[in-house]
Amino acid sequence: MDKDYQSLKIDRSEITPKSLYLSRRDFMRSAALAAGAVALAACAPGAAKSIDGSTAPTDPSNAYMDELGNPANSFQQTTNYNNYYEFTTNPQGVARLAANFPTSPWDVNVYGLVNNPKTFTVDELNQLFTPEERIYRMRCVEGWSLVIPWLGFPLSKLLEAVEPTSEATHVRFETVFAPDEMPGLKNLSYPWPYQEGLRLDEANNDLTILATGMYGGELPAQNGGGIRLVVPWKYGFKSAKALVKIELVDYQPDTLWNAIAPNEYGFYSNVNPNVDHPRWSQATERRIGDTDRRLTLMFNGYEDQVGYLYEGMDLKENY
Ligand SMILES: Nc1nc2c(c(=O)[nH]1)N[C@H]1C(S)=C(S)[C@@H](COP(=O)(O)O)O[C@H]1N2
Ligand SMILES: [Mo]
Repeated sequence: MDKDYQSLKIDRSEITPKSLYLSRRDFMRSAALAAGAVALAACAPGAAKSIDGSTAPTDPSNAYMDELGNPANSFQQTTNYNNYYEFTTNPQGVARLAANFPTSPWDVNVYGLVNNPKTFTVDELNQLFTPEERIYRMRCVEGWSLVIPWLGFPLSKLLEAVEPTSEATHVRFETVFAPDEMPGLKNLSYPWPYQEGLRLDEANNDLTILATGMYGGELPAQNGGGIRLVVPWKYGFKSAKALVKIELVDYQPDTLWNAIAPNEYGFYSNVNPNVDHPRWSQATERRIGDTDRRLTLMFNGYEDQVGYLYEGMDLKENY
């Protein structure tokens, strides 16, 4: 993966007088919020309602905010800057190439070391496990980030339904392989299909969700529709899109990025500002829409919820 090359072009904070870039940043922020309000109105009329049924304030800057007070990125930003190598390695080219990719109906097969293997449709999953809103930070290993309001349900609920056997230790995720619709799959330098994995206790953590929607509406193809994994304390590539297989196994699964560059992309890939990528620092990141960079948080800001999973582990060795 390449480092956030956009920020190299756009991040002029070092050479622009501070007063100038601050006002430009403020301008870009309000422009982004305005665009977000338009997207909300156009694609998700019911989106202003929160989980508890209360109506969000009409001020678009309060429509979506994470628990740290970060406003969510606009729908426009989230759907036009994507990593999705099955389509293209250009993050600004995915939206166009994925425009006609069919995301519904969608099947996902849950099998392996379970008592109740089953192929579910996404409609079925949405009926069984009522999706809830989760506003999460998404931190790409390349050094950019987004704040995205997902609709999804804890993976633990699905695992509970299929009943992992006592032998199961890990979960393996596999993404759709559709070369007729995904031009990036013709690039044979990647070991397709895209695969990911989690330890079973990571998979069962309440933060780990399967997302079937975002911004109160459907999940666009470029963001992983019909259904995708979201693991917010890990680098973005762990959050595999367009899942077709979820397999319970008794070994640490291979992952696509680990297979390509094992010294750069470990199995854990927890967001960690103290462990640099071999080719760049992970101490800071650029939120899409911002000009300047911000500090990257340990476990992407979710340490209280997930720190227990890694107690006693050397996080430099287990990168
Ligand atoms: N199937 C699949 N899933 C994927 C990827 C991919 O190339 N293919 N890219 C990953 C990376 S590197 C990131 S940063 C996130 C980006 O998710 P987003 O486009 O919804 O923000 O998706 C992840 N999931
Ligand atoms: Mo990424």
